[in-house]
Amino acid sequence: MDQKDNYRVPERRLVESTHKDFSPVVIYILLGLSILLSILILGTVVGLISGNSAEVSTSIAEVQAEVNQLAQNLSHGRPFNKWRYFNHKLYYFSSIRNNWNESLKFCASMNSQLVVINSAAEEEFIQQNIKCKHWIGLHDTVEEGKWQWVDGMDYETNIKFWANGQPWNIEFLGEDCAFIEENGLWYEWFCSYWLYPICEKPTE
Ligand SMILES: [Ca+2]
Ligand SMILES: [Ca+2]
Repeated sequence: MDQKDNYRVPERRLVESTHKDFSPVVIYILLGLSILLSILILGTVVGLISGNSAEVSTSIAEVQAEVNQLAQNLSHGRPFNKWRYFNHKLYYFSSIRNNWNESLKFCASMNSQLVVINSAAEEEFIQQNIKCKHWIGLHDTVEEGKWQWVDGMDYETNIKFWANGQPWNIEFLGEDCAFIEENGLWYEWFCSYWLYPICEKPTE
């Protein structure tokens, strides 16, 4: 071995030694990056699954709400949201509850009015089509005890179907609107309560 060779050995050892010293570091870095990447991928997948779950939950909730509405309609005995004919008039039993004033506007938006009960026959027709409380077009909002129909029909001379003891006509109670119960009788009630309106309009 010449002098030249003596100098090569340390160089080779240095290279080998350097390679051995840095390998674990590189491996750790790669391992760390792999773990980080895995966490990112896992996070993305979980996010996607969670997002889909939220969408599925929303869809289920919407379907459930629809089913509940249908069940509610059925429980009230008759299908809602359909114009029904009786004696040259059309009647709409809404499935949307609202206060009395908004119910008034609701009927007006459909070129109709809150129902005005003109006769015993009309009263009977309505009773046959309801199984819960519905607003009718009768109120004493202007003056306590002075009841008025929304179409101006004379209240005093027209037929009435108040339940026993109704209306209270006690001003401090603040009950100024009338609803019809499934028993066909009328009750004075708070106009702010949400009940189902019945709309009425002439046949077209
Ligand atoms: Ca009528
Ligand atoms: Ca009143």
